[in-house]
Amino acid sequence: MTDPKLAPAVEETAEAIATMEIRGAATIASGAAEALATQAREIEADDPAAFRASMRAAARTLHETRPTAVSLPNALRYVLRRMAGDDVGALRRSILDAVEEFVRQLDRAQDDLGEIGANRLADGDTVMTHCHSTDALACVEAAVAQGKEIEAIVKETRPRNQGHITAEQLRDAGVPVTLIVDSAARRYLDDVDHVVVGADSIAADGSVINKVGTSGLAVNARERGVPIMTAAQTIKLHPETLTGHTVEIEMRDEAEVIAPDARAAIGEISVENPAFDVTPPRYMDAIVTEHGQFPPESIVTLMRELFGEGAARPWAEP
Ligand code: RI2
Repeated sequence: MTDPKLAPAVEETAEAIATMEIRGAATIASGAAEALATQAREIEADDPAAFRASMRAAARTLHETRPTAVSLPNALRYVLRRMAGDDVGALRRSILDAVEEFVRQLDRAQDDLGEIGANRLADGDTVMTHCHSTDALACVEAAVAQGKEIEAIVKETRPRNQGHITAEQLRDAGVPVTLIVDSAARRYLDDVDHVVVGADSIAADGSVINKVGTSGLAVNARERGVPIMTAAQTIKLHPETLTGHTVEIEMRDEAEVIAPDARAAIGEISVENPAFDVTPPRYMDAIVTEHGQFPPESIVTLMRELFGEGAARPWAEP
């Protein structure tokens, strides 16, 4: 049997996620869902079985791109679970409806968690950020919309410097920004009232998997007595960790750390480029979701409520 055909947009989206043109867990989730919608719209299938097989093949291609961002399989699962109908037209409509509802829910979740996160910030606060997270930014932006004066110290976040995106977006929101190199973070924590970070995955024990450098920042924040929150929609909760699985940490291209010619000039060295690290729950004050804020250790209760049905892998079915 030949592999089902994929809409070009599916392969383009998969490539864009892998190369981080599409990045950030929430954006990856909506990008993947939209790609499934395009697959449903564009693929000609002779019968319902062929249509279903082509949707699963599209989901497989998307799934393989970034292992740590659990929002991706969660998005694929959400859409494929709602695929229903006796003919191709009905199946197609079910996918398009599911994607529309999924994207609507994502936007609403971010607005809701932004309000909750903003309540943790006080007028006059200085926040420190790491990397670029739309969920974390939603909290700061909502605080500004509440009329609070907020300033930000923004870590550049090597190796890809996504802190620059954060700096630009906070400036657009009218927040005064100071950009620092990552290794200056501890020095500047003394000037900070709250650290706000995002997440790529959250494990059942409350561990936060986020851009590499988050765990060191959290330990330093605790040592300096500065509260730290993770802003994360429930799409970031990792259902498989409920049954003992660990979260795979994505290792990226070494050229993101050092250019090949600079590396060659140094001589024989090895280079490692983990994209994420794990912050144990004891170093995180709160996980802020659209369902409220939780001490990290109690996030498992919310996970059981939301993922009681388990972590099926519909894309892996033949
Ligand atoms: P939102 C990013 O990872 C950062 O680690 C960020 O905290 C996280 O995604 C969540 O982003 P990457 O995709 O979903 O830049 O909150 O590797 O936008």
